[in-house]
Amino acid sequence: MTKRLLPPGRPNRADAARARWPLSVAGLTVFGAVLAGVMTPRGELDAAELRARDADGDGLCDTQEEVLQTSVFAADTDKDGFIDTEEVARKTSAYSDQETPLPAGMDVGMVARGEGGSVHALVAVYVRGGNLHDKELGFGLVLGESVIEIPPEALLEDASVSIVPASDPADVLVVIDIPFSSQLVHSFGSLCFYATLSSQGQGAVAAAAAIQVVSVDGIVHWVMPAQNGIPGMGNRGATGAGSVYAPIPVDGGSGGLPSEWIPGEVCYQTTQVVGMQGGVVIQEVITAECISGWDSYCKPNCATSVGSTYTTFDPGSLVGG
Ligand SMILES: [Ca+2]
Ligand SMILES: [Ca+2]
Repeated sequence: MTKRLLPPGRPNRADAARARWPLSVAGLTVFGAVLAGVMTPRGELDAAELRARDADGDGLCDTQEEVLQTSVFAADTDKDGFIDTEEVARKTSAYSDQETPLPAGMDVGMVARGEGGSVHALVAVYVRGGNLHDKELGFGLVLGESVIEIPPEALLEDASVSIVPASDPADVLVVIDIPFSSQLVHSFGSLCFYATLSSQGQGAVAAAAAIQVVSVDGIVHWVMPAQNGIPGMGNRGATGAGSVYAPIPVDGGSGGLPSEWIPGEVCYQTTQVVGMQGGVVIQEVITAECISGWDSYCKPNCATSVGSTYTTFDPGSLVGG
């Protein structure tokens, strides 16, 4: 059982379920209007557009690709026939043509970046056959051991949405970019933000994804799932595999990073599960080392975290129930 604690005054679970944003054409129209509201006359790029620039048109903005270290100029970084956004949505590696998506009716994946003064959660949805009418998205936060569902309206007010074709033109990818305050991360030290995808009228969650962001020395980091230091797109980090701690300063790039942090490296940690309650997983850090070959930064002596424990969340615990 997933532990579900709702703060006083928040909707109960049934209300939250009803409030799930139907991923319908009407919903997309609403967010299309939100997007239109930030556009300037043709030929003039405002700051919002610059932030969202997507050189290769794959649905992942350039700044997100820089964090992921996928190609800004090639929609399909590993040339396996699936564009990077589809690999995010379907939880496969965008760096290895040996790992391609398995057939599925729908899936959802999440990645994160810092930009424009905010942390951004990017939710990528894959729907086979392109029928969005009966699909529902749910959102929530995991703070410590509390799992809190969030009414989508609370998140999507400032969100932007785009739709890109999948590898099979009959299928659809929806990319939802949700900014939130870094103060939330700094206040709690660590938080997990999750999304669920289901078919309307069916209680079961068909797919779920999560990102974990942590505050290290006042800098937000995305705990990015990784295998042997190679970033992954799925949520395998939640089950004890390795993770890289990618700094995602809210103004992008290296802004605000301590000068002693080492460029060209990133902290790679492996963990083991030492406790579990519902989808909340307690991990102990087994190894931590600065690894090179990354266009990122590593805190010196990141190995001092070995032996520490922290909580993560397995979004798979939401699926099917
Ligand atoms: Ca792109
Ligand atoms: Ca690919």
